[in-house]
Amino acid sequence: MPTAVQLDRALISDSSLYHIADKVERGERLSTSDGVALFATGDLVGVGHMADAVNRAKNGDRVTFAANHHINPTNICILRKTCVFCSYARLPKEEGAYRYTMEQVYAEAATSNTTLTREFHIVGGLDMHAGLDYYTEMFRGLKERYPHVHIKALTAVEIAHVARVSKRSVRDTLIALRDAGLDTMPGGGAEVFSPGVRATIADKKLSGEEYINVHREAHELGIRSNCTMLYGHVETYEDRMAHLAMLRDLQDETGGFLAYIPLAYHPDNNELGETLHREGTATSGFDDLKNLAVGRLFLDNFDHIKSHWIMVTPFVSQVALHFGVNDLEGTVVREKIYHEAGAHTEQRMTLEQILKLIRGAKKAPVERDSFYNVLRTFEAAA
Ligand code: V47
Ligand code: SF4
Repeated sequence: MPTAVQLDRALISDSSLYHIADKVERGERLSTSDGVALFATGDLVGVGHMADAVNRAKNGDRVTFAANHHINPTNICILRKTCVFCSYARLPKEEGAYRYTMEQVYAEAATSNTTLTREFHIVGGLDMHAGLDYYTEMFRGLKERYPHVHIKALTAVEIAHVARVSKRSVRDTLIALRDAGLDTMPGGGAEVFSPGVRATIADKKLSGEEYINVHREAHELGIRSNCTMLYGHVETYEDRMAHLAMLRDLQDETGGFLAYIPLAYHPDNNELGETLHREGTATSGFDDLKNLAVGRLFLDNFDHIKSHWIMVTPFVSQVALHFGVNDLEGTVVREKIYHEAGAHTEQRMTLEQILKLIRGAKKAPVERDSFYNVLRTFEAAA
């Protein structure tokens, strides 16, 4: 039973947020218009105070992280021309296009520190030659070599693609992948569900409803998953809230989501960035912290709000630990998707670096497994 939330009105300078603070204290659900008001206010500290109080009631001072290794097996993608925010995808004959052979996947996995790594996070493009056989062989091979390593793989969009190219239903595809070793699914591919925004930034991609349906089907089969929202491009506050409402509704129904991760849009080397005339990091620290805090406050049925330090920098992620965040994307080895899009952060963080970051925020680091079971606890900084 989470402890009651107590707020200090002196820390909320925008008094128009007091009715939201009342709801937070009563443990009452926020509406989408409350969420819009939270996004619209300049009172970041007030919003952060509320999100921090809710997070402390749920998670205390604990901050979790998992030692994971990202593997991106193919960047060939049939949506390369219509996902205008993506810098990673290539057409099959385009310079830089690649699809790993199984040997290359295993070689990449072998570069991992496999005594530390607990999770392979595997995502890639919608490649016509990467169907069910490709992924079932990959997962079986990885499980054979690293039986203790959890496989978190394939976004809802990739699952639907694998089903289509393999002429199977989504359900049969999920069952076959699960039998081959798939443990959970990552949250990518969500972008923003609003049909208008999707038509602008990710035309022809699985719709919001379809994304939700794939996750629902996965949850029904016992495959838990994460969910995301890509913010900081053309979406409105109302679009963000409609998106979060769909995630909250599915969570009410299945309870299958493990974590929510807002993803900050990066504008380098993609068509959308050129159209918006943006260079460098598009989102501000203000917006990054707001998205995390609003996620914490609105998604009252989620235990875990994760900050992806690769996208928002370790500095913002550290501050976010006081804005509702209780989980950090872990010791990532060799990340490609955001580095193609202009992320200037390191591609990995060592265990020591992540401990230092969490302790620097006066929090207690906890190494977790992919289901948020505690593996190791560490002393907080004095
Ligand atoms: O769906 C692509 C995003 C996602 C860009 O579930 C971009 O634990 C910013 O979902 N700027 C894939 N974002 C990554 C993802 C993820 C990452 C970490 C942890 C988890 C998890 C999931 O990356 C895509 C898309 O929304 N993306 N291009 C870009 N230019
Ligand atoms: Fe393909 Fe995903 Fe990039 Fe869209 S975001 S082009 S689906 S790799």
